[in-house]
Amino acid sequence: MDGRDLVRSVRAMGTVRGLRAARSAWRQRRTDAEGLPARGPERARVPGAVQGAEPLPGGGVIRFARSELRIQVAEGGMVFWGWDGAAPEPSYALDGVPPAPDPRVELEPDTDDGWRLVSERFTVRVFRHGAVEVLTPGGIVLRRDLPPRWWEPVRGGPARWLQRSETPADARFFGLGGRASGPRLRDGVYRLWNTDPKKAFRPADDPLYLTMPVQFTVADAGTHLAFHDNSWEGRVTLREGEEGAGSGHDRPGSAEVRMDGGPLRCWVIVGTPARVLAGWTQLTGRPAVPPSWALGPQHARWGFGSEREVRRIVAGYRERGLPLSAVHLDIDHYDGHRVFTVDRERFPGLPGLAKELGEAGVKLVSIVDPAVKAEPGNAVYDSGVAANAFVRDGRGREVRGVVWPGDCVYPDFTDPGARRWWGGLYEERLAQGFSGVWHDMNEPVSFTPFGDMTLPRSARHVLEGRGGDHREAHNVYGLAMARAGYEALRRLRPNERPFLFSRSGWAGLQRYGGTWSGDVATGWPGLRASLSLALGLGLCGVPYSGPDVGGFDGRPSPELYLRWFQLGAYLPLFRTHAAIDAGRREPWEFGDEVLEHARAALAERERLRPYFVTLAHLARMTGAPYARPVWWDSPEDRVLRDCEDAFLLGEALLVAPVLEPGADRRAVRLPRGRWYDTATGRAYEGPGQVLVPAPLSRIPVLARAGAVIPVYGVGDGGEERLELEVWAPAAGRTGGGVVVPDTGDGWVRAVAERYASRRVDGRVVVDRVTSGGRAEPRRPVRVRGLDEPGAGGAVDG
Ligand code: NBV
Repeated sequence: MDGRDLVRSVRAMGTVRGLRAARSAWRQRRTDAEGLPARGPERARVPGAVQGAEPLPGGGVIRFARSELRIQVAEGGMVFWGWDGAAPEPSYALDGVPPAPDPRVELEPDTDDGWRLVSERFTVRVFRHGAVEVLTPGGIVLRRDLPPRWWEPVRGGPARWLQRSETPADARFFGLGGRASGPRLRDGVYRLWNTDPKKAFRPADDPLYLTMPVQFTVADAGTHLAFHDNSWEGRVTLREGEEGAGSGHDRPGSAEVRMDGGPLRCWVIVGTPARVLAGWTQLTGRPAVPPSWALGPQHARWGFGSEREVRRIVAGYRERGLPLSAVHLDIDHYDGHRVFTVDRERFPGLPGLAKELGEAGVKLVSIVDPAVKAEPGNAVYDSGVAANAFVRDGRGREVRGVVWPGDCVYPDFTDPGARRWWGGLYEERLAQGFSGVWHDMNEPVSFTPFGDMTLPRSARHVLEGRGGDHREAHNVYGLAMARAGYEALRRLRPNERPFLFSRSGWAGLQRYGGTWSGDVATGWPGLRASLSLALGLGLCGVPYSGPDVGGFDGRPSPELYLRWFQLGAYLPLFRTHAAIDAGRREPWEFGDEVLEHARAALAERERLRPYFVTLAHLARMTGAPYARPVWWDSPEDRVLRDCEDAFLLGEALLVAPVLEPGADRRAVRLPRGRWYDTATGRAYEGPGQVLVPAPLSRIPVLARAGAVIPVYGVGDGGEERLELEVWAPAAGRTGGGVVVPDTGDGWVRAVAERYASRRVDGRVVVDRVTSGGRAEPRRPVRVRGLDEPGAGGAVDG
């Protein structure tokens, strides 16, 4: 660091914090210089030639000259393999014990000294020098991993490794956690290191807060997910293939994973997208169902300033008849930015405020930052010291960083004892009247003017008793914090489902809660990034997320704000939020026209609440995300695979947000079948592209013919009731849907109701599907799509 860095630091963060941050950066560098010796010369290694094999249930261990490969097929359509003795455990990703090996699968000799595993959904072949192929039962290659390579420091220390895989030429890549440039991941290098991008981010900014080594690959031959269970820093280099590349031959796609240390082990799950997500969430945990209120509209702001301001905002919603489920308090309600404290001057009676808002149906959510101000007398710090909960360096000193409150220390969430101590602190949040928590800054962040804004890599972590350093713990820090928070809320308030969402995380975060976009830059590209993040994360098993509606920084134009609002209304977490110095984000701040259209979006969100509740439960039961890429049911449709500007909300709806200024209609790529524009009732036939009206008042939302959608309607007595909205199946076709009625915010078991729809003599008949056959629906049915303007054929182009 030189004088220029210092100047930059002071300019960006103000004098005191800037100087502190600069000092902390120096300290970090010194700590690493002492704690992490240079790697020195390295020796390269490959597995070498095959020597023999021993069977294990579902597979076996194959010995090579310089490594061994443990490979086992597990139940649920997945296979695990690990080199150099790597086993599925220990793992931060897995939910409990790994799935049982599939007893029907045995290691069989293959041609040319190789070995083979044949299972119901795929075949795995291991070649004599350590290449591994996953093939469809029909023999088409889904993925071919070349023999791995390691580089081992001669003086000892963690080996770096590289695993290169080839995929079919037509394959498309998705996943890798939250990426702003997707959802389709173009050629490039994607870093695996959870990172605060230091500023409001745009699509080109990478990596962001929540990365994971999860590749979701879709090709004509099939869909599969590959997970390299390793939390170290890494990079994934993707290159899409090309059909008929040189002299008519296909060039395969490739994905190269490089890790700076840690085990070389991999899970591959094969099947349809739905089956892959079912397998993935069987492995890493089903998504927690948020309380129902968390599926309603929420409002946040950094800089609410006071209780008065919160009341003013809530009154603003009420007076205009706008629904509001929750208000989020950011760090400015803390006393001097200290976590688990309250600024009593500006927020003198939080429990009273929470009660008052609660009576009006509005919950309070609290931000929770992990960094604790290092200051004797700060009760949280003192108790953490007593619990020996903070991260230390190799010489046993507390590792210090700089965050909002100044010099800070960091709980070691990889320590079960620290998690318990930390969890106990949530009692204070509950006593203040908060109903849920919003974990921020948990990459974790320590402000630095240069380099990574995080802890020194040499910082020590307990890692569940195994011991290790920040190189291994960094990427799971947010995940482990989520675990601490989730377990605490379950312990402290056992009768309610926790509401928790976290900026950072890793594979398995969905067990504890959701996430959000983080500081997405205000602008049309940021709006696109919002959708990319939600879809990519959903494919990685984290279905509950959404953007800062309106963007985090600056001032959106009324049009941009409205389009963001309209998109947000169809994503699981629907929350307006912005930075302390950004413009307003209340729907009435952009003029009457925007207010009326935002009102319509809010009303529609509320009308669809039963559908969102259903999708939340279905996510838990099956792993399927609420918001899915349009190719979800037809991954073989190449045109759909490249469609990034629309999504399916559950099975029934196709949402086509407006992502550019000045639009009054937009092209929509339809999957096969009939689709109705829910606003006009007009029917379109897919597959193909159609032009659909998209006036400022709404974004196109299309319903699948035959769909049965649970919505709120109004009964004869004016009461709100659950109704079934049924979109007429095309003549000769059938349809259906699942309804999971809301059982409240506790743990009452939700029971799915299944409905089938068909067309009989021009009428639409809806049945409830029961174990004994078909029954009356028991719920009021409203049919749509009959007698609506005739089906317009799909037009291409
Ligand atoms: O706590 C302040 C903000 C918060 O509003 C935002 O949502 C987070 O993503 N937080 C980041 C810290 C400051 C960012 C500049």
